[in-house]
Amino acid sequence: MVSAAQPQPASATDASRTFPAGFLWGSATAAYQIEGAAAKNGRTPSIWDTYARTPGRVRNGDTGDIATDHYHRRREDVALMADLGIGAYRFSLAWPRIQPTGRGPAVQMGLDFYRRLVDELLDAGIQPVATLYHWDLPQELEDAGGWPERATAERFAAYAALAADALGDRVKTWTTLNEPWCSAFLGYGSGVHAPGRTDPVAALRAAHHLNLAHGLAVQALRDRIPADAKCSVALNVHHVRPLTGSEADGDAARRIDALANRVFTGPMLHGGYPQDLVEDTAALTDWSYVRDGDLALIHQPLDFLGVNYYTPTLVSGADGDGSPTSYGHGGDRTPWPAADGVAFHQSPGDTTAMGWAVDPTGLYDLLRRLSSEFPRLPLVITENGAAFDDYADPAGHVNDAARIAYLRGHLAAVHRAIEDGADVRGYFLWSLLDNFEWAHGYSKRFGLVYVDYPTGTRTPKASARWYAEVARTGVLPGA
Ligand code: IFM
Repeated sequence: MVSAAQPQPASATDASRTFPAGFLWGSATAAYQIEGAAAKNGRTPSIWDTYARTPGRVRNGDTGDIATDHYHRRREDVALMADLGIGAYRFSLAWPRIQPTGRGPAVQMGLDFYRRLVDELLDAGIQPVATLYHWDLPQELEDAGGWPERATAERFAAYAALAADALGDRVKTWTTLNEPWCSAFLGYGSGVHAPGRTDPVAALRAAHHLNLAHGLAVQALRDRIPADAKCSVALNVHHVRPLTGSEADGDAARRIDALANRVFTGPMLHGGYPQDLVEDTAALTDWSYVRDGDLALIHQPLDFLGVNYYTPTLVSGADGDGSPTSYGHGGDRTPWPAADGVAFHQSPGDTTAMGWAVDPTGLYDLLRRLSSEFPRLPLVITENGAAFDDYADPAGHVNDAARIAYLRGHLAAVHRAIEDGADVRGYFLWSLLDNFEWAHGYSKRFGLVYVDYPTGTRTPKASARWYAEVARTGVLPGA
C-alpha cells in the first residue's frame, strides 16, 4: 500500500511476455451501463434511474433508459466477443429486472434475458462471470432505507438465491458486489452516485450492510451452485501512496487505506473490522449496528479476490492543495468520513479522459501487496481500462493508440507481478463497449468497441483487435 514509487511506464523496447497457460482473458460490463430497456418486461426503477432523472445529477441529463441498447442487441454483442476471441465475459444482473421491488418471487422474463445471454455465451465458448450487484438497487428498497439498513442485506441474500436457482447450473463464476466502496461512500457519503445522500454515518452503516450482504449472498450461492463453482467479490482496492515519507503523510495513507480498503477486506477476509478504523471513526459511530455473529457471516471463504484498478491514490497529511476526492468523481462533499486534514493530490504522469493518472506501477504494487496480505487467495483483475476521447475517422476507424499504450503498460505490470509471485488468474478489460459512465453520462468512452449512440452501431476500435491478439496468443507483444 504505502510506497513512494514513481510511475515507470513499460519501455518502448520491451520484449514480449507470455502469460501462464489458462490465464483468463475477458471483458466486463454492468447492466445499467449497457442494457437500456429500462421499463421493459417488468423492470422497475433502480436508484440509478431515479438519480439520473434528477436534474443536475448526471452530465447532459443522460440516463440509462436506452444506453447501448444491449438488451435488444445481446446476440450481436455476444457475436462481437466471439469474433474478438474473448474467453470470458463479466456482466452484472439487474436486480430490478429480476426482482423489481426487491422482494418476492422473480420475474420470469427478467431471468430469461440472462439465461439466453448465458446460453449464447456458452455456445460461443465464452465463460460467463456474473456479478449480482453493480449499483442498481431497486428504488423501493432505497425508499425503505437502502444500504444503511440491515434489511437490505437480507433482501440481497434472497435475490442472490433467486439468481443462483435460475443460473447456477450454467454460471460457474459469481461475484457478489462490484466496488462496494462506491455504493457506500459515493452513494451515501459524497452523493455523486445514487442515491445521492451526503451523510457520513449512513455511508459507514452502508459499508457494514454491504459487507453483510456479501457474506449472506456467498452463503446463498454456495447452498445452490455446484461445489466447483467459484465465489468472489470485486473491490476497487485503492493503491494509496503517501506524498512524502513524513509521519503525517504516512498516517494519512493509513487512514485512507482503512476507509477505502480494509473496511471491506478486514471483515471479508480477516474476520473483523480493523481497530484503527474503529478508532478513527469513533466520533461518528460506535459501530453498534454490527451485531453478534455478523463478522462470522461476512467472513466466508472465497475462491479469488476481484481487483478493480485504474490509478493510484496520492495523499498527504496536512490540508494542502489537494482536492476532496481522489477518484475523479467530483462533487463538493468528501466521500471519506473521519478523514479531515487528509489532502488528495494528482498522481504524476499522463492522464486519461477521466483525469486519472496512468500508472501501471500502482497495479504492480497493489498485486504484490494483496499477494503478501492474502497469500492463499488467487487474484483476478476484474476491471482495468481507460477512457479516452475516441472518435471515428472519416473512414470509420477508431484509432485509440493511447488505450493500447495504457493496456500494454498495465498488462506488463500484471505479468511482472506474476513473475514475482502474485497468483493472478485472469484479466477483465473495462469495458467491452462504450457505455453510461455514471455521473459523467455518455461523455466518457471506456470501450474496446465504439458505440455510435444515435444509431447503436458498434465499431471495434484498434485496441479491440490488439486485445484480441493478446487474448488469442496469451502473449503481450513487445512494442
Ligand atoms: O464504469 C465504472 C464501472 O462501473 C465501475 N468501475 C469503474 C468504471 C470506470 O469508472
